[in-house]
Amino acid sequence: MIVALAWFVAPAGAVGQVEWKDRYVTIAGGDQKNPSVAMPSNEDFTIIVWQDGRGNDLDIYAQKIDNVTGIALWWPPDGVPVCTAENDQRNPRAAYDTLGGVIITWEDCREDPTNAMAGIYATRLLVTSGALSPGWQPDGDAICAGSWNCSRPRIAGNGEGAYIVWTDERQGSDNRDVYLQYILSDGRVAPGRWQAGGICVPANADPDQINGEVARDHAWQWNDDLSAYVCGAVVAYQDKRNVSSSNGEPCWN
Ligand SMILES: [Ca+2]
Ligand SMILES: [Ca+2]
Ligand SMILES: [Ca+2]
Repeated sequence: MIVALAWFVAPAGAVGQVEWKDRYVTIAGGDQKNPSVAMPSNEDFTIIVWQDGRGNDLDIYAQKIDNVTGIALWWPPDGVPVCTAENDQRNPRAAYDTLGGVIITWEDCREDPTNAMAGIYATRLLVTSGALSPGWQPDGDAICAGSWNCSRPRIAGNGEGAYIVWTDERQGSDNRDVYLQYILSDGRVAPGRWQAGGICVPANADPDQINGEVARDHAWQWNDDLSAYVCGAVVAYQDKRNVSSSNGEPCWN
């Protein structure tokens, strides 16, 4: 079960109270786990995504709730299926763009019946209805789907799409890297130096970089024709550089 509550904090920040509590988001059969709230939360609604075991394997579902009442706003009330592809889909994250959509990304094992090797997939739903956004494939578009494992996607939306970062094992499980992709709201990879499968973030790529997090960066604003406000992104990650610790082994920085 996924449960939500609303917490009101006065402008002064001195007091807070629960406006409503324990309003279920879904009570579908099977396990519902790993809920995540779409960011940034600057609307009068909240979109929640989770991995869902109501079927034969794990899938991704989403629901939009009214912040005042806690009531589900999309149909069906037990959640909108985001991806019900074969094998497991798990660990979703979501972000709003400013074009009326929410972009959702997750780990996807559709190519591996053992659910050991995942790619990164994404899709976009219309905030108004939860319907699939035009230009996107049912069950999601591949962000990175090679013959190696990808994990732990994180996402930050902006004016025309979203930045997605993940841990990537294309150089091997002992030389993981953090990869970044910028996907537009119509499902295309952004033009310029962005390329299919993402770009490697770390300058020092040996040996391990993992656990990337991404946030919007309003210090940098650009797009190709200056027709829209688009912000950049800041990525933070955990780096096991070749800097010796006291015992001579690489250590995490
Ligand atoms: Ca359940
Ligand atoms: Ca599935
Ligand atoms: Ca690396």
